[in-house]
Amino acid sequence: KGEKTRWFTEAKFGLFLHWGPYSHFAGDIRGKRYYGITEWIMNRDKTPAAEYAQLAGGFNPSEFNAEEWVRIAKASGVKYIVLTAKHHDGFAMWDSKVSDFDIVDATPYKKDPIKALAAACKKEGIKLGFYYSQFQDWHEPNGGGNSWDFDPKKKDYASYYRGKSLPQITELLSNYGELGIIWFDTPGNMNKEESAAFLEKVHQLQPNCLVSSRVGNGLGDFKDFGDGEVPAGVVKGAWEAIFTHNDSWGYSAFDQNFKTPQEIIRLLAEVASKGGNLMMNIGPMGNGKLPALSEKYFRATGDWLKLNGEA
Ligand code: FUL
Repeated sequence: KGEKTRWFTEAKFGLFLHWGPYSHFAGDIRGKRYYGITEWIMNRDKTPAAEYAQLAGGFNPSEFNAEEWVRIAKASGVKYIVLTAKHHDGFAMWDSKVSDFDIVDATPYKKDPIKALAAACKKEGIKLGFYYSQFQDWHEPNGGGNSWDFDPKKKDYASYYRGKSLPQITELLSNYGELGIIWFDTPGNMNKEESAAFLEKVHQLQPNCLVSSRVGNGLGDFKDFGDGEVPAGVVKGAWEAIFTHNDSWGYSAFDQNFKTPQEIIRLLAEVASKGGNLMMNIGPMGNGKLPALSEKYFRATGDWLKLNGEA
């Protein structure tokens, strides 16, 4: 187990990316404005699933350039990237055959950004991981979380795991080369057998791929704490603290509260001193560009790390 997590425990600094149709909404939907956690906008607005799907058709990241993202990541000193392949809204950021609610079939962009990112990461030697919301899926009648369209009492979660979650994870692990991490999140009311089935699926397809502890029920290859949480003292084993650059994981058009390079470096030092990794999130914009201040402050962080022999 120690061997398997070695690259991870040595990495120290990772880049989290929350990117999806919510990046295009950027905090505004159906004439209403929501601050913070813009990736939750569908839930906060109780947007009907059919209407959200229709609005998601406006997402067109025509300025996305995978190589540019990876160049910025490298210049920032991060050693791995975890991208939201599917967040709670249920939208797949790759060409999924399991569901048409994906970037290729449901938007004018029509290309698979995950394919481009996987190629760029491979070329540059950056480990790639995918965030996958295995229980919450607000688009699906049997997925967790959407009780405004679908009656929770009628939900058949097992059929959702069997019909969408597990097959989509299989796609991600089969079609994009070697992955470093499947970053599961919010296990909800999954039982231990269900969490174990997800862990086994990943290890069966890619024995070296790590699984986050948010697969649920005390399982996983490394530990994550709460959002924006640093443990009080030294923690043994492989672990990660997750923070976002401003006050939202998904892009928000009205949030400029970005952590300065000094703040990022202090956090990184604190987390490293306790034996963990810092995975800091950027919310790319709907057009596929990174917010200018995120790019600037991350690059400055990388400059400092290089100057001090840490990257
Ligand atoms: C949370 C999610 O619900 C948030 O939207 C975000 O993805 C964060 C990293 O994890 O629990």
